[in-house]
Amino acid sequence: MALKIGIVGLPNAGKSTIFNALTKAAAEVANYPFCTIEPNVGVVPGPDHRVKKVFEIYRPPKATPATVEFVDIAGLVKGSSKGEGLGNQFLSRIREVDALLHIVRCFEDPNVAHVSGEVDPQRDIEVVNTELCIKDLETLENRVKKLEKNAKAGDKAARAALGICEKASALLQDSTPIRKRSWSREDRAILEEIQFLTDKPVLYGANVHEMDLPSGGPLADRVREIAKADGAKVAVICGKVEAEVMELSDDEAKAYLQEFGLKESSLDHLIRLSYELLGLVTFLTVNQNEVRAWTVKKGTKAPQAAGVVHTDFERGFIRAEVMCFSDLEKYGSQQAVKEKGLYRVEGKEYDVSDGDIIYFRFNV
Ligand SMILES: Nc1nc2c(ncn2[C@@H]2O[C@H](COP(=O)(O)OP(=O)(O)OP(=O)(O)O)[C@@H](O)[C@H]2O)c(=O)[nH]1
Ligand SMILES: [Mg+2]
Repeated sequence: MALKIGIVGLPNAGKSTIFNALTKAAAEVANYPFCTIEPNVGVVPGPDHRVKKVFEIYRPPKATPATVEFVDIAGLVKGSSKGEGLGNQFLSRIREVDALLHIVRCFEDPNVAHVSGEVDPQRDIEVVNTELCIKDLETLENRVKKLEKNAKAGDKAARAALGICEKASALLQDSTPIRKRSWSREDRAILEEIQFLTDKPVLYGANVHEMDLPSGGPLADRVREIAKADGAKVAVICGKVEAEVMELSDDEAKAYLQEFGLKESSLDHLIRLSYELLGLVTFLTVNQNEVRAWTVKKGTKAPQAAGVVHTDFERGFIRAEVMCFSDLEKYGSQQAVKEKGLYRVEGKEYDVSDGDIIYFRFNV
């Protein structure tokens, strides 16, 4: 299961620059609005030093990290949802993502035009959120039409769904995202089918001036305030620095990042925040062929985690043999971890934890 993230934001906010740095793909970057006219999709390995370390210890022929998929779309402007600019037609392409990465321009640069003249994170965020709400309203109206037809034909479930759609519509008309309200489990089931854009968790990416690294400065603080009210997280990032970093070797990159007070690439940080936002954990499997990372929702039980690896593993699940990555790293081998009494046998009720290295025992 690859985590899928859709990038949204105003034109010239730095979406493609960040997408490029993230995916090292060659999405076109240019100093003019709407340079992205085709959605760019990039799949990147998640930054997981654990896969690398386990690979060094076990030396199987292959190492496969978990993957993250990014979708870069054209910038949204006021009126996008009504066909202004180019963003509207691409919104539907991000309907299937797990989360939105909302890039907010927080850098001043006289050479990079701003569609509204000046840098103002709050106004920019409102413009984008309003466009997303309008787009959702449009989707909702189509759904309502269908439901009304079915309700007229006597479909009781359709009638109930219409009531929920009415509530959703009132929210969206007020430019309030669907995710802001707490919904009952039954309501959720109906809403999830509609795949609202404003129901997706949001991670704000404050694209700051390099001089404002690492904290992000006052403009990033504004984004943090807004995000707090929105229950969202914020990653401070500098598209320009990240674009430069991707040209460097690992050691050079590290030294360069240090000049800006950064311990790691902001992109690694961003992916980690996305995992947290979505409540995902990574576990590892290792055998003579491959060390591999897998992503599951926090709270996934051992048999279901086994099922992610192979359906047979879930069906015939007997037990999971587990050690923590940190123990393997500390003691250097599975044997040493066993000798310390830290190699555990877990059953069907075991909740998989982030960093577990698991060997599944199963019946065929
Ligand atoms: N100074 C500075 N310039 C940046 C930064 N990030 C991006 N830019 C520049 O801003 C311009 C627009 O960047 P893009 O990444 O193409 O912006 P976009 O959000 O994808 O724009 P659209 O595709 O038009 O919606 C380019 O000239 C980038 O080099 C940054 O952190 N600092
Ligand atoms: Mg772009």
